[in-house]
Amino acid sequence: MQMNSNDKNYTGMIDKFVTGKILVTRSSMPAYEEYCEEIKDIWDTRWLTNMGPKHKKFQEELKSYLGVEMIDLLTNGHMALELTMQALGLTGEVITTPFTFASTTHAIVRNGLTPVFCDIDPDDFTIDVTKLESLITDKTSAIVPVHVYGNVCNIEEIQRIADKYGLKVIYDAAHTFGESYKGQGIGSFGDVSCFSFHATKVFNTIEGGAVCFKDKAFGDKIYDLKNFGIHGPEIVESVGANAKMNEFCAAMGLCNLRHVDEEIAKRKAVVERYHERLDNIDGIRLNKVGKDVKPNYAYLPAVFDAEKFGCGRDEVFDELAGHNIFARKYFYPLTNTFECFAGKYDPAETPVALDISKRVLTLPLYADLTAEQVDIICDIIISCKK
Ligand code: T4K
Repeated sequence: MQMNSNDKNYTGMIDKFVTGKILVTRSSMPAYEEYCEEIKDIWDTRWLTNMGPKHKKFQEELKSYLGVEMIDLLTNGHMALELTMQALGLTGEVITTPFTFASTTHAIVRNGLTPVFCDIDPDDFTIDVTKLESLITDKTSAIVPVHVYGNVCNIEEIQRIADKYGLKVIYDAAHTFGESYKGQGIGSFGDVSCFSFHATKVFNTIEGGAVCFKDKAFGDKIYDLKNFGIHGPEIVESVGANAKMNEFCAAMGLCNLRHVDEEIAKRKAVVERYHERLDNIDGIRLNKVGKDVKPNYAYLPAVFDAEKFGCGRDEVFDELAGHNIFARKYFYPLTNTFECFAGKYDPAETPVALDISKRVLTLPLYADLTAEQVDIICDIIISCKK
């Protein structure tokens, strides 16, 4: 159903069609019966957490699906980042981007490290590798690039620079579940890649996360950090936290993993519909899939050029919200402008990120979003053009 924005009854028609809210995303879930079947034996075993059978099975299946050498499951994506930085014993400064979710920067700061913000590439919003080297000092210990929206960073150049200066590379891979680059699982790059399986992600375990790595010694450290450093009922070898994935989350993972390819295929169809409707509109730029990338269609950011489009991102956001459609301004504000860091960082030093953060809108995207709903969203967006 396509509508003409000049139609007198346009607003009324849309409001009638959009019953209830359309949010930026909607959690993928298996059939209720499938999940019940998966958790049934937990009532017999009474084994709810602490690396039980579901955890073990899910970890193995995931390792194979993601095409990585080693993996450990954690309670969420944030703890994956935070504990990775601790396990690697990072010191001093860590180079990252401010165009990300709070988690990336907070993980650095909560480790007592200093984030040094690098600007982003205007086309794919990942770390601008041409600006990276000039930020390295004798205090730099690592680079934390973000595969933001599922857009893969310039892996080769980041690794070249890291090798030249002896730096660790930790990818924030929260948005890249199931992706590959040049045929290799995305989690196999850098020293460590950290995934999120939050309810809002392409693949979820309700809450959850994982670290992918190649160094067994790192894996031993992560395991200690996620389970209090316990090595036996009477042996505690190091000071760790608690970041274990429980059996109900692992069960959700086992179920969702069976359907994730189908989910991604459905997302692809939604994204293609958006492209059909918006690609030719002057002043709107939709995210593009990178070369050599097998994508997962995690997010669909649209960047507005107010001069060409005739109105800015915030007006489009408000217009959609007026019709019960809630896009999100991921990632606005930049993390280097957060109140909790007031006066510490200067967002003028990351001008591209600052500019994009004021112009980007992530459009509703989930497997069950219908073509009709996408059309309505696009009609409303197009109706804003002046
Ligand atoms: N690194 C990056 C780059 C990240 O983006 C994230 C998380 C992390 C690290 C950390 O990973 P985790 O520790 O979270 O595993 C959401 C998510 O909570 C967060 O996981 C995600 N990034 C971030 C980009 O988005 P909010 O504050 O926008 O979530 P919220 O509650 O406003 O939900 C957004 C929409 O999702 C709702 O409008 C509807 C839908 N939704 C939400 C929930 C909670 C559902 O359909 N079901 C749900 O259960 O942060």
